[in-house]
Amino acid sequence: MKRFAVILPLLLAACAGEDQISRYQPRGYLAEASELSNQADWSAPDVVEVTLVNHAFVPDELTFHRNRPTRLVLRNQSTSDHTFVSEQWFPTIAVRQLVGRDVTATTPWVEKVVIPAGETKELWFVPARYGAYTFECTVPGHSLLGMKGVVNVVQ
Ligand SMILES: [Cu+2]
Repeated sequence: MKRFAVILPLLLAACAGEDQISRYQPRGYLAEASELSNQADWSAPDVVEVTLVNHAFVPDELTFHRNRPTRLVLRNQSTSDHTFVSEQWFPTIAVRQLVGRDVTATTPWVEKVVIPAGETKELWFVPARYGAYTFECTVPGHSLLGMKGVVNVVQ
C-alpha cells in the first residue's frame, strides 16, 4: 500500500504529451475544415470557458451552436498537466487555430489539446455537425477519476 501511495501521483502526472494538430486531414475528419473556418466571421465569436482542476472539467457539459465561430478557453488551474480530447467530436469541427502561452498553431484539424499546469489554451473552431459527444482528459487514470464530459452541438 505504501508503494502505491508513491507511484500513483507519478502515474497521474505522466503522459499528457504534446498537442496533436495536423495540416493533413486525419482519417474521418471534416474535409472542408479550412473552407469553413476561412469563411467564418471571427469578429465576435461565442466564448465558452472551462476550468480544469484535479480531476474534473468545470463545467463538464458544454453547448455549442452549429456553424457559429467559437473560442473555447481551457484554463488549467491545477498543478498537473491535462488534455482535452474528443475522439468523436474533434473530427466534426473546423479548427481556426490553437492558441497557447507562446504558440499559435493555425491548422484545420486537431486530435489532442494539452493544457500544461497553470496554463490556458484556446481552441478557435466552427462546430459543423449537430450531436452529443463525449470528451475526456487522456492522461492515464484521469477520466476514471471524473475528468470527462459531454459536448452538445445545437442550432
Ligand atoms: Cu487530466
